[in-house]
Amino acid sequence: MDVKMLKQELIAYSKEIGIDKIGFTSADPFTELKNRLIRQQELGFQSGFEEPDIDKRVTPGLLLEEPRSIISIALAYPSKMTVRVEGKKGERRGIFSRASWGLDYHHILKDRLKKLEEFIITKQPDARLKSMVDTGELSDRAVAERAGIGWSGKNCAIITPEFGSYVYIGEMITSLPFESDTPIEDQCGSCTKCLEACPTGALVQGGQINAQRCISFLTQTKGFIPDEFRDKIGNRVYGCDSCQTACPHNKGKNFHFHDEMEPDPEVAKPLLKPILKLSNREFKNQFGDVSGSWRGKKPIQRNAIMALAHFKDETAVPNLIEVLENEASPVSRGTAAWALGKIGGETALIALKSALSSESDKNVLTEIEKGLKFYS
Ligand code: B12
Repeated sequence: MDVKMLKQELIAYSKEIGIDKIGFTSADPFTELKNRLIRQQELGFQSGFEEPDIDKRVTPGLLLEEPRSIISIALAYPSKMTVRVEGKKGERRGIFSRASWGLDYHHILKDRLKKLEEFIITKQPDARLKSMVDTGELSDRAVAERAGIGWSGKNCAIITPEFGSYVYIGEMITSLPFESDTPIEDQCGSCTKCLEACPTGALVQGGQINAQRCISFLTQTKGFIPDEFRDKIGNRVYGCDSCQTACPHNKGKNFHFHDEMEPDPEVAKPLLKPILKLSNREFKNQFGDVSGSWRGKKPIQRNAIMALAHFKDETAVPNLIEVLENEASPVSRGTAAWALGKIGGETALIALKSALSSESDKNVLTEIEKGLKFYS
């Protein structure tokens, strides 16, 4: 088999099937990453969404027998919506981050990787291949960096010279000895715009994140949002793009190569009040296809409540009272109590006082107290 030729054929084929960038690297262990992951774990800086087995994360040989190379792919996603929302005055909307616009990217990248696998198998039937996107064991970024897709930016993203950091990445471990590509040199230089732009100081230094402080992470948790972050989350209902929008390498980068990635504005920038009373089925219908729905309805509902408080939307008071009085989830009830206090007014106050005597959940009672404190 001529692997050199197969590599060239794969590069050409990748363009045909809508892969915007492809790179190749060895299947050697990611030794530097191992120390980094251990350090992040010791510092308590991980999100908990990462694969817990660090050895698997850094050793392709534990994931595929006798691996010889890894193929990294990147697909560029849009940074601006082409269709605007039909906004009525006074209607408040939330925002899903760009990585949740359009069809869930896991499906899109897995489709492209499957097509690549099929192509390889027709040429090399005995090839062993293992593909993954996001939820796999490997660090997608560490692979992409070593395969020359982009450099590892101070904002912790892989930044490509062509598409900025607005790229999804995935990879395939292979048993074929493809020649490695050269990594791209770091182009962040002395710029620290992302560190300054992060609303919560989650970027502790260039290239190092405390995920526990990252708004993207916080919007994906299921419990109460710690007080210090509530105002900073603003109207984000899922994810955060602040460290990406601040990046000069993303300026003017807005690619619409993939129809599946085009956002439906009613999903990506949804009206907030209706989210408060969505049934599970209605939630699935409206948001089920986007990546931001992976944690279910509750976190999105909690974030929508905080967003209404952020806007101090008085018209939402009846909706929030409804949540406080009838919602099954203590997190939603409690967050609604806090939101009512933040928005203020006589009706909200009466509802808070009444809930103080009828509520039995300890955590919700604490939030009601917090809500009442806004009046003192
Ligand atoms: Co996320 N996320 N995520 N995410 N996330 C992934 C990283 C990925 C790759 C998913 C995908 O496309 N397949 C993309 C990134 C694409 C890209 O880089 N262009 C992605 C995206 C899009 C996002 C968001 C933009 C989504 C959003 O809200 N809009 C934000 C961005 C936040 C940010 O990182 N600035 C986001 C948020 C998150 C949370 C929920 C916060 C967590 C933690 C983020 C983080 O670790 N930075 C999160 C996770 C857990 C992941 C996941 C599942 C694992 C990441 C991980 O292991 N992190 C990956 C998918 C995957 O890899 N399987 C997606 C641990 C850190 C330590 O390692 O970033 O993977 P790493 O690798 C780099 C560092 O280790 C660094 O180099 C590596 C290569 O860049 N490094 C350094 C290694 N050694 C050393 C040593 C030194 C001295 C330094 C400075 C650096």
